Parts: sequence; structure tokens; C-alpha cells
Amino acid sequence: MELKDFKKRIYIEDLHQQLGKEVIIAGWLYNKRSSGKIHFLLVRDGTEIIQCVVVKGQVSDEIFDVSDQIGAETSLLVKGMVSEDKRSPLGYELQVSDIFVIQAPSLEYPISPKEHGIEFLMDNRHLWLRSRKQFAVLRIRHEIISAIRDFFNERNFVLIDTPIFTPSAAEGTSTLFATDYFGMNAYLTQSGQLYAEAAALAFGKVYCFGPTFRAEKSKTRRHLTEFWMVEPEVAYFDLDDDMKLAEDFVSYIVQRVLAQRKSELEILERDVTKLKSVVSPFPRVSYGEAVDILKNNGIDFEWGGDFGGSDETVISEQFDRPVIVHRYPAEVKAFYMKRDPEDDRLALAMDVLAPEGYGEIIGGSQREDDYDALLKRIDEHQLPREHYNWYLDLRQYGSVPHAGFGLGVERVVAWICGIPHIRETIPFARTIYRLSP
Ligand code: NSS
Repeated sequence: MELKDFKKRIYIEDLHQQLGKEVIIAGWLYNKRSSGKIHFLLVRDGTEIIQCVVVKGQVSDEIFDVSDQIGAETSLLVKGMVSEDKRSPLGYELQVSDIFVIQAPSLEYPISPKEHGIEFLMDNRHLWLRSRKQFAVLRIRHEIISAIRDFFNERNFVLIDTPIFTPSAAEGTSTLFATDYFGMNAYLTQSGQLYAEAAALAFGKVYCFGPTFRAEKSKTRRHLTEFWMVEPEVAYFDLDDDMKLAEDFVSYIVQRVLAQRKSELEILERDVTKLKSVVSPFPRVSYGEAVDILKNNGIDFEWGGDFGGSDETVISEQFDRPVIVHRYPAEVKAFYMKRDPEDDRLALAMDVLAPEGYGEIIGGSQREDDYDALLKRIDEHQLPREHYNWYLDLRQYGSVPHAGFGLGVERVVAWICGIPHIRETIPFARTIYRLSP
């Protein structure tokens, strides 16, 4: 073989169509083991990992020596016959006839199958991505994102891309990243919501989907400074409609991953019985009822505060699927939320809490659609009016009840994958301690 033979390569995931045939695969050596006269090379190509069997006598001595000497992450072409192997998860393996090494690392590959500390792995994230578990997590992330797009596209929502540079806060001023914008102050967006609202009044039902930024001082396993959020927004929609959309959406994502990503969930040893019960409808409890749940579980919680991570865990533990908590005290919520006409202390807000201690994955609300009430909130929150004039316009020209929510992609990936920390759910995580690689 020679380098240009990579043009004939077949992806490992497609080899089931090639049983009994000789093929070339192009990849990297993932791992290997030997038993004297046989080398078992585990080769990955980004689609799958396949076992390649090199038997002394069936290949030239030179090729047998090559397979004896090559180290982890050597890039190579392997030629061989595809044969059935019922014991492997893949169902087939490669009986090797030839190997062409493209580049052999001169240094030992830093990530070995042995245990490494998390900081070391995060410092080597550019290489860690090649590991089996990360492969599974990020392929599930990919599936979740494509399910998100399909869900809204199938329902004729229009995708509206909202700006990343913004002049003002969407969620609250305490977590803004400021940047210089030709002598003016600009902030990285915390949420596309305000723009999605403008678009909902133009297109009826819309969603935005992009990176969002929070200068959170939080060091928890649920917070990133840069994360991806999808935000649907619908005109002529109230809080009940919003909750219904949210539960259908979350069920759709989970069921899609269960159907399409079995082998990745197996790699992660995820207990899928807990995911199978994630179907609509979800239980709904009011904020007041949630406070009672906390008190009944011996937690000293005062009406009026926002729930912390451990409170959310106690509430969600009462249910076998995500739970929707609605009608929070307006004090702890954003300026744009509509007050509950039944009780002015409450905002028409809702959060979806994931089971198994994964906490809030969705935050949403019905929006304040009355001009005077919204202006009052903007002043109460000491937000500069001049930046919100366009947003107030939406309440001047054909205002209607409307609602929406935001779902944080990484928290959903962590939950569905069953991994404890959000940092592994995005290819290159950004946290208060990490800006590289
Ligand atoms: O702040 S949220 O609760 N709500 C909003 O941003 C609204 N503007 C959404 C809307 O109604 N259109 O954030 C929504 C979700 C939240 O439930 C989490 O899942 C996720 O965004 N989120 C985060 N994920 C990771 N890291 C951080 N720091 C983070 N903050 C929120």
C-alpha cells in the first residue's frame, strides 16, 4: 500500500456491507494486545473501533514486525478481509493482509488506558477527544442537537439567528461578559430571547440556537461560562402551552437518543431504564408545592428564595421523570416575566428539573406583554431604558400573549449520558478556571 490508497478507504461503520471482501480502512491505532503469534490491533477511524487480527505467517515478516512495534495513535492504513465476529460489539473484525504506517509518534502517547487526573485530561482535551468515552459523549451530543433541530423543523418553527454582540442584558446584569466595541460597551449574549420575541411576533413560532455566555462565579458541575442554548418562542402562547411544548420536546430528544445511540449509551454504561420513562406528560408542581416537598424532607427552606442544586435534587427525586416547577416568586426571576394574574407575588415562570440529581435543564416563562407593566419592571431592575426601546415597541404594536423557554444543551447531554460533570459534554469547555486548549 501507499499513502494515496487512503482514497479507497471504507469507513468502519460501513464494513457490515463488505463481509468476506478485502477492504482498506484509514485510521489510528487505539490499543493493542498480543499473544506471541497473533497481534490484535484496535483501530479507530472516528466512526467505530474495529479489531484487526495480524497472524504470523499470514502476513510478511516485515508487516508482522510493524504491527509488533507500532504505538498508540500511530496513523495507518490497514488492508484486510472483513469477517464475522459474533463476540465483538461491532459484529465483525478484519483479517489483516497489509499495513501502511503514515506517521508513528516518536513520543509515547500521553493518554494511556490507565487512570489520569481530570486536570491532566482537560489540559490534553485536544487528545482526550480520541478516547472511547469522549467519543460516545460527543456523538450523543451530536444526536441531541440534531433531534433539537428536527423537533422544531418538523413543527414549522422558523430558525432565527440572534446576535452575539449585544448592548444590554437579557437575563440580569451580574453575569455579563463585557467587551469593547469601537469605543462602546458591548456584552456577549446571555440569551437570544429578546430578539426571538421580536421574531415570534413576525413569524409566529421561532427558535434560536447558539452559544451563550455567562460570567458565572459558580464553580459547580452544572455551570459553564460558554454554553449552547436553544430557545423557542411562540406568539399566542401561554404558560400552559409553554409547559406542554417543553415536555414534548424533552421526551422527543430522550427517545431519539435511546433509538439511535444504543452503542454509545452502552459504552457509557448508562442505565437506560431511567431514560425510557421520560415520556409526556411530566408531573407539574407549583413553587409553593415544591417548597412543601422540601419541608417534608426536613429541609429548612423559606418561601421566596430560589432553589439551589441540592434542593432541586430533593424535588426531582420524588418523580421518575422530569418535573416541571411553575409560578416562582417574581423577586427571584427576570424582568420580562409576566406576573400571575391570580397572585401578583408570582411570575408565570417554569423550570424543568431533570431526574437523578441533574437539576434544571429548562427555564422559561410567559412574557410581560403590557407596555406599562414592562416599563415598570425595566425601571425596577435599573436597566437603561434606551437599550430596551425596541423591546418595548413590541408591546406598542400588536402585543399578544407569548411565551418561550431555553434549554441548556450541555446539561441535557450530562443527564442523558449519566456523567457527573458538565465539562465533558462540550468539545472544549470554558469555565471560570479554563480558557484552553
Ligand atoms: O437563564 S435561564 O434559566 N433562562 C434563560 O436564559 C431564558 N432567556 C430562556 C428563555 O426563556 N428563552 O437559562 C436556560 C437554561 C437553563 O435551564 C440551563 O439548562 C442552561 O440554560 N444554563 C446553563 N447551562 C450551563 N452553564 C450555565 N452557566 C448555564 N446557565 C443556564
